[in-house]
Amino acid sequence: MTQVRTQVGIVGGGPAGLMLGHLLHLHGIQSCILEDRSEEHVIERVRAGVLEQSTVDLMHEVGLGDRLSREGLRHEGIYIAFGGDRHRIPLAELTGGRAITVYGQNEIVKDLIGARVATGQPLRFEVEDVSIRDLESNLPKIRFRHDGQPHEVACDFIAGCDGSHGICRPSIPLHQRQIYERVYPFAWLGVLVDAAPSSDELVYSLHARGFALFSMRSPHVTRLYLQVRPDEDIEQWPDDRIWSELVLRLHTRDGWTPNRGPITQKGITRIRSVVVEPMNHARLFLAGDAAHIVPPTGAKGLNLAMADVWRLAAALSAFYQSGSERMLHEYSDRGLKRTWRAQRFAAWMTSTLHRAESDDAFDERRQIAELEYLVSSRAAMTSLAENYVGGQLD
Ligand code: FAS
Ligand code: PHB
Repeated sequence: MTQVRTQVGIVGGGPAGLMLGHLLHLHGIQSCILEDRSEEHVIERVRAGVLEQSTVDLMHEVGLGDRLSREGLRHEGIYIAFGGDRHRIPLAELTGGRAITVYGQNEIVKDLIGARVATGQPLRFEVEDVSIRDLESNLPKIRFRHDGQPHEVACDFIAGCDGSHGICRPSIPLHQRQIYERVYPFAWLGVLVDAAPSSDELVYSLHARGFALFSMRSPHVTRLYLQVRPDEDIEQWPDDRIWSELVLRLHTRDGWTPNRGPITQKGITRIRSVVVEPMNHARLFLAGDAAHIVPPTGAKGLNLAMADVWRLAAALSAFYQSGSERMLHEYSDRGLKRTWRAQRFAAWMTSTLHRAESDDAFDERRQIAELEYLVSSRAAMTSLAENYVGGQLD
């Protein structure tokens, strides 16, 4: 078994793991990133599309803002649609100029992999049988196989950035962790479409048949989502059925409707909330989806992951510079504050814009009243806007 020594071992090469590796490099801290899928898979996986202002600012701070500036789509508003009308929420006007930027997660991942390769620091794809041990010691270890060969990384700290199905979260002893979970009675069917977006901003729509979301990836690619049953079978959704449902739920009285085109990707995502407390155990620190899952209705998952690794990198830098463990000790409490704030917002967006089978006529009337209040009250719109664009990293 080959053994290497580094300062921080990072399990998971998604946006959280890759950004942490880059931040640590900028702080002069060595790390090793281990990813069990192929580079192509990690890049092509279609996930987030909406970046908070703080994530955009972070990409610029770490020197990876150029392509984002060129290709990202800055949106100063979103639409909320119900009862056949679209209502614009002027995000930037209501938040002193803060906005969102539409830039696919896979573009972020491409930028971060490019940056990692440029540093020459280790990034291994397609590792297998990853396990972590000795977390309570000063020298935790990661064991894995690569090209059939056993390897071990000995490090000062392990960052668990391996998502919601990884091995790091379950490595925290059961009696040391508490998991808070809410599984929603619906899922999202998402499609990528080669068609120019017919709206200049996102449209979140509540329809009697359920939720629908109009988003985009570029001036040529539209991204659309439909609320479906949690156990929905994608085989039951041929393209023309997807289109008729999208048009039904999204079109508005003013004649607006999404442009059609070839569907190039489709997938179903369960909608759930998960929070792990604490976010660290001894020398293991969880970040991103390994620590929390938020319903995508609030567009928070990727942005929370970026906030976690920014906070963790700052804490590790303070440790290596001064030996101070204060920020490492505060990492979990500060992370959980931001996480529960995002959970509250995403839960509100989800329950306000989706129709559950258990909803009755009272619920439907209450939802419409909630949305009518939202679009008629500057205070309510401001609350949505400040939560949607997100706050400073903390
Ligand atoms: P990831 O899951 O992205 O990465 C974890 C990595 O660890 C993966 O590459 C995995 O292969 C690897 N891994 C797992 N087990 C391993 C092991 N044992 N060893 C080595 N590697 C291992 N968020 C937003 O902010 N805005 C949005 O608009 C938005 N839209 C979304 C839409 C959908 C359909 C979905 C599913 C999610 C969306 N999200 C959104 C949330 C999403 O972007 C996640 O929060 C984000 O991918 C989290 O990044 P990571 O924590 O890096 O986890
Ligand atoms: C997306 O573009 O994929 C997207 C946008 C907003 C959301 C979720 C996903 O709330």
